[in-house]
Amino acid sequence: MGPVESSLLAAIEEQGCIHLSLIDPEKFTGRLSRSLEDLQSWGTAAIMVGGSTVSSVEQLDGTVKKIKKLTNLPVILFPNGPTGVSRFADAIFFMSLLNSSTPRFLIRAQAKGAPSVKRFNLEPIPLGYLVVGDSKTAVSAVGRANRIPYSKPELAAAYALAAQYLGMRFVYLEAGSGAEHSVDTSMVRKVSSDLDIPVIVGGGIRTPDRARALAKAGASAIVTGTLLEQQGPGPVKGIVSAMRRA
Ligand code: 1GP
Repeated sequence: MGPVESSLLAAIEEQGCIHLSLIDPEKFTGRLSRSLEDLQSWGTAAIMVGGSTVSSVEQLDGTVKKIKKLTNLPVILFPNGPTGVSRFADAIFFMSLLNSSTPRFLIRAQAKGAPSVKRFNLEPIPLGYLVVGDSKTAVSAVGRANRIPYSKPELAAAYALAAQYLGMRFVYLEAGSGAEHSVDTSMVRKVSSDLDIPVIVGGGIRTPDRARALAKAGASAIVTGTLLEQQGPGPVKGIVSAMRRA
């Protein structure tokens, strides 16, 4: 296990549930870059960089370099494929979209990207990725996911347990960026109680109340992205402090 993963686990151990900020290089603006210092001071644990439609390595590299200049937070890549690998990041969620219907997102893209991860000496953090819920989001369409309905938490738990038994060290329940409804608390409760590894939850989380409920249901990390893009850092502060209280 590398230093970024160790620091995430230590923060989860200390705080119960941590906050991760997701930045999409295609939407990285001057206003967003000015928010980075605030995010760090409020206690976001790391910056994830990626997006379902990112295709320019130059744009990705530029975004990661700027983030590294502006904060001391670890930068973790959140790739949609081999073009999601930047030599300037600290770590990468090395993930398989477990409920994808195509081998491309199960293993082929990973095989294409793995040599770059090694060459750039990036820290791989193995993660099982599950697209859940009913929203028609970019990740669901691009990843050709057979979405797991919120009414079937036991199905999500079965996939998540399989991920754990395959040696993955995190599971990510993804409702999709900008999803109308974030992941259901009953699903988070079932998955986190069945698993020994941390559960990350993201997609459509917009309010402190929602973040608090997900943390209480057993999420070890909450990811927000769209909120920062659309409303600036203020609402994210509310979410981070609500999670601290939870
Ligand atoms: C998307 O879960 C993340 O991969 C974040 O979702 O953009 O809706 O916050 P939002």
